[in-house]
Amino acid sequence: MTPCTLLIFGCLLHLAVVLSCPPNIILIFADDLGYGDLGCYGHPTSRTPNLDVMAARGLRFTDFYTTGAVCSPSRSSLLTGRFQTRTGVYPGVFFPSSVGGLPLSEVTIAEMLQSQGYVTAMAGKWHLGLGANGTFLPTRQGFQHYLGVPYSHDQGPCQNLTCFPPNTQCYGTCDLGETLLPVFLDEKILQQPVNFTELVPLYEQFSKKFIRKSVSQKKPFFLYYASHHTHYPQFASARYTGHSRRGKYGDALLELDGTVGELAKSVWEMGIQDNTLIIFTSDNGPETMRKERGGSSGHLKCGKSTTYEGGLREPAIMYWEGKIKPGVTSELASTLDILPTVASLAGAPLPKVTLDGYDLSKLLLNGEKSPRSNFYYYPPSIDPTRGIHALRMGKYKAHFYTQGAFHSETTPDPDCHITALLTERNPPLLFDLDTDPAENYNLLERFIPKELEPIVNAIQNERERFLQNMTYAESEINKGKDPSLRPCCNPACTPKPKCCRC
Ligand code: CSN
Ligand code: MG
Repeated sequence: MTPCTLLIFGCLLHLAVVLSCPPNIILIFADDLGYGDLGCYGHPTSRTPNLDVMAARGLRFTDFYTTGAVCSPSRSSLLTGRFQTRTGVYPGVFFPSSVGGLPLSEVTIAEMLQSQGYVTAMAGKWHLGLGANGTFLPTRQGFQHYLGVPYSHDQGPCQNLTCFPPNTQCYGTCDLGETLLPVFLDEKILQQPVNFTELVPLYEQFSKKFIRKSVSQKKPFFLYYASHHTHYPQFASARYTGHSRRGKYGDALLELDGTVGELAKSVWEMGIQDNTLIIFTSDNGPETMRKERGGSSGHLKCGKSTTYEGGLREPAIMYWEGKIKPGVTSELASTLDILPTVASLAGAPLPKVTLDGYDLSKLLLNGEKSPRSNFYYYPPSIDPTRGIHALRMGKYKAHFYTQGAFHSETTPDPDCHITALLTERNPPLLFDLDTDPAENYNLLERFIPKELEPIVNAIQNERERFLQNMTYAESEINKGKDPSLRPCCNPACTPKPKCCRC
């Protein structure tokens, strides 16, 4: 056989494999989990045995980025493969009474896979809008089944709720002015207020049932499990409370890790481990303002709501038994790349829109280099006249603007705090992230060294190119709030209005 016939044969084989059994996808998304929080990323007291096994048997990323330093923008990019600027999911996050949401015209991973014959479900935190009559719920964005609290669990009076052990008040101050936290099943309210101590077991039961049913129907499935852990205020069920060395944060993380174990166990029990890709990552860096209750970005600088590495670089693990060679990769990758990668693995056509992600399937399956060579850092409060605050090209990262944040308070580094006001950096700050991942030593501190001129110019040119090609949709978050949109009043509840508890 000539190399060409071999190649054609290989492609046909690949095509046949893809067409005959597209892989199941389980996407597990943590909330406010920092780069340094997992055992397998070096945390000394976290207990994450299941994630550590997943990392040992899968591919662990050292340079993996999320697009949003807060929740909603980050989630919009994860599900669409597009920067939040294109979809209007900025600035900041959605609230229970927000009028806007992720536009229904956007194509999510769930919609893409559903049109390929996948069955789809989501458990957990949505945070991409609710709207009148559930206009923006997951069930309107390609998820056939949904169980979850559709936004952050501090966006309601959570301090009135109890945590484990019984009669223990949950720690912290939440949004007293908002309605009680609801749990939705598809588009109906199942519980209000939520019972935190039973929430994760409920999600797990729902997820396992979905996996079992999909397998028995011989349908490929997509499960998006978006945990509320380890967002503040931390909680855990009886099984995990008091079982970590790291206090309340550690218990919440342990429960998240337990879910990873339960889902993996389900996959093995059903015998689908060699046809199931499990992806784990997080939406944004840690809320260090919560002190010992907050997460850790490890040795990276600052955390949530900043464009330093701690705000956007995240732990990420991809595991597919027998398909992805176990190891650690320092290739550049992002949540933006998940949609194109999954499309390639499932043999799905890409949505006909401008995508910001790359297909990483050859990195995953063949150990090839990542097609991504740059990353672009947007702050939570996006201003189109400023654009990105930083750009990474290879190992170099330039900051054009720096800004601290409330969410990144209380660590000793004053650059992270709210008092570090928005500052233009011209010339930019330049860091070599290979030799200085903590962004301590600005290479342009005194002057631009001759040998760095080419990279500074290349970064400036790429910034220009990127900004010229970017489009900014009308802000969905600035559409404001309407108190009548607050979720309450399960249609089945009686007697009304007493049962509504809004
Ligand atoms: S987030 O956290 O939803 O995980 O980003 O729970 O930025 O105004 C962020 N915020 C409530 C939150 C408010 C949150 C904000
Ligand atoms: Mg978050």
